[in-house]
Amino acid sequence: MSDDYTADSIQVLEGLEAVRMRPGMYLGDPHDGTALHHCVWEVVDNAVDEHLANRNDRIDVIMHDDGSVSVKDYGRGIPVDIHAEFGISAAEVIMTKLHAGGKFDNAAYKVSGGLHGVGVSAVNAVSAWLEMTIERDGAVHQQRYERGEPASALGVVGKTDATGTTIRFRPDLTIFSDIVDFDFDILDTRFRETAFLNAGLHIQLIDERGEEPHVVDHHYEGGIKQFVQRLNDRRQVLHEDVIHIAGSREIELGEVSIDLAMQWSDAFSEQIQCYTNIIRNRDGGTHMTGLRGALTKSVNAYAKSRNLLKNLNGLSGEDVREGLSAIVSVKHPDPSFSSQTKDKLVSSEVTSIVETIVYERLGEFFEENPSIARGIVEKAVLASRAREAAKKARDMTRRKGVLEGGGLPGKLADCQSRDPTECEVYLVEGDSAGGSAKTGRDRRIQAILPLRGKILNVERQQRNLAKVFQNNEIQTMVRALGAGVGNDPEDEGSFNPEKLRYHRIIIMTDADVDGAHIRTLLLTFLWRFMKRAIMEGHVYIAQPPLYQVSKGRMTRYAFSEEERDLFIDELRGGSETAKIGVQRYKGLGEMNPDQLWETTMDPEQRTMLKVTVGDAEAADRLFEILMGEDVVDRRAFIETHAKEVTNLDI
Ligand code: 0RA
Repeated sequence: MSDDYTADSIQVLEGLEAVRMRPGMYLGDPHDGTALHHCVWEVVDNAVDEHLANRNDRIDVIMHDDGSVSVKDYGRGIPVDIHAEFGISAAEVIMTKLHAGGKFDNAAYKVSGGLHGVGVSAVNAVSAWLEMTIERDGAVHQQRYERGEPASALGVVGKTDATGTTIRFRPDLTIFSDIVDFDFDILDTRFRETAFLNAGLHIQLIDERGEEPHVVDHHYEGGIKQFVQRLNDRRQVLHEDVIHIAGSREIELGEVSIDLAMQWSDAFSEQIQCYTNIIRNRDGGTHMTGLRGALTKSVNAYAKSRNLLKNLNGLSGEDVREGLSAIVSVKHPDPSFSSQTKDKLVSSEVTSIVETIVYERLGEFFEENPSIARGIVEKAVLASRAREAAKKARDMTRRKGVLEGGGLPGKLADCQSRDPTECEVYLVEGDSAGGSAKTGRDRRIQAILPLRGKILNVERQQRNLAKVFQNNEIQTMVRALGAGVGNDPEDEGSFNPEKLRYHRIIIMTDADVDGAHIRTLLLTFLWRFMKRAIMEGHVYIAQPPLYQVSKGRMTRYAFSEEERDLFIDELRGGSETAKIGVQRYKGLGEMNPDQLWETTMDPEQRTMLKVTVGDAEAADRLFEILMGEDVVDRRAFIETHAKEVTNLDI
């Protein structure tokens, strides 16, 4: 950290017009909330940097009822001395020049930093107004900006013994459209993550926009260890204590440090979250590669040395990582990423740094904790056997398909078009609804696959995958979709969306509890065995109407109770005596083919919900709990997380 700071060391790049002209370039999409929230991250990241420089242990964020947000830190305060070249204060340079700031160059080791590292000036540029209050050198300094321009000079407004910076800004609504309100949950989630990654830092969030202020405080002395505990809070863990490994290595530019926390549970999925300089790397990268290498090597080495593998040749990386939750946090003086969004770390030296440190320390840990080590090996051995059995069953299914002519399943009513991009397949609950759908459809582009009864709950068959591949309904679906099954990238028979015969897979079930259950079973299957279909946006949920409201020959379909009541009033037209018929559709089978087409299947009129997954780890946990073995836990979860459950149903 360069403590010999002077105003002149700030480098100046460009003015702020660029940001106002093209906010998307600097802050992300200004229309979907991305750029709006990015403004908060940018300001908070500066405060986090002060924490990383050991100058700040607290950040207070307030969502004000005038639409502004303020971020107060207790750091050194932005420097207020006059910049020799510009003749204005360093603070004003930082606020009005893009990329300016002595601590933004790498010598000063800025480890936090926003998505594009654009600095607070970008926030100033897109703010209707911004007020900066600096406590430093015994005085309270203040300056106001409007649309990025100073509206007053930086002046002293009082005395103080404290130090720190408060930045309060209101986004310019001529730049942000559609979404102009800050979302409490988005801020809260991000600050929880930031607090986990910065052990000891307090982040307080206050929402003053409602009747009563809503206050949350994030503070984790245990840092990423507590993060891992939270990831596993609904899982049965294999070992009580989270494994914690920290270490560092010198490179030419400075020091690379790694902080790793991990814990195995009896779950089947793995969740490893990677960070570089406090920024999440969603696609992993070299730290992930190093960690995976070390895990596979250490677990195999231990298993072999204790003769725990018996007739197995070795454990694969996937076997070893089954049920693992981990957080890897790397600090690097000058990291490289594969893209602007920093989703993947590519600095190649990190692989071996992480691999060596983890291999060494994990080996020691296993030696010191033999019963934990044995538990981890046993779990990996089970995973390996299950995978082997599943592979056999799948190959058998595939061969059987070929023997039987490899054709399409008899139950499928295929469409005429052979262009997958325009084709869709309806997975329909029950034969009678399937019949209506077959008659009512546009047979050129719409295929119908009726599914009988409840499909297998695959979440409970993770140790008996053979049963999944032998299941009739599942085989039928796999053959109809024609794109393979399984998520193992090393298996050529795995699901590949490029081979999909239909680009839209539409789940159509009754609008009742059973229908919701079948839909969840289908989604569970798709998530566990055709994950990319969901990730790449091929899966939809049909929306059949709940009510038919009619008067004479006039008919309206309602998709909610509110809509039903609205239509009743509308058809009544103020007459109390009008005879209005209301029919509740309990199942798709109650609709005739024309009605089904008109309300639910006609691409011109229907509404469908696209299944999206914002956070794959959260989806993994949700399916585990919703569909897994633990019924008591599931009830409790559904009660406390009703919102997520509804979202999942979408
Ligand atoms: C430049 C240099 C120094 C601190 C900061 C900027 C700084 C920026 C922000 C933004 C929000 N809070 C902040 N706190 C500090 C180092 C100053 C020194 O060495 O005294």
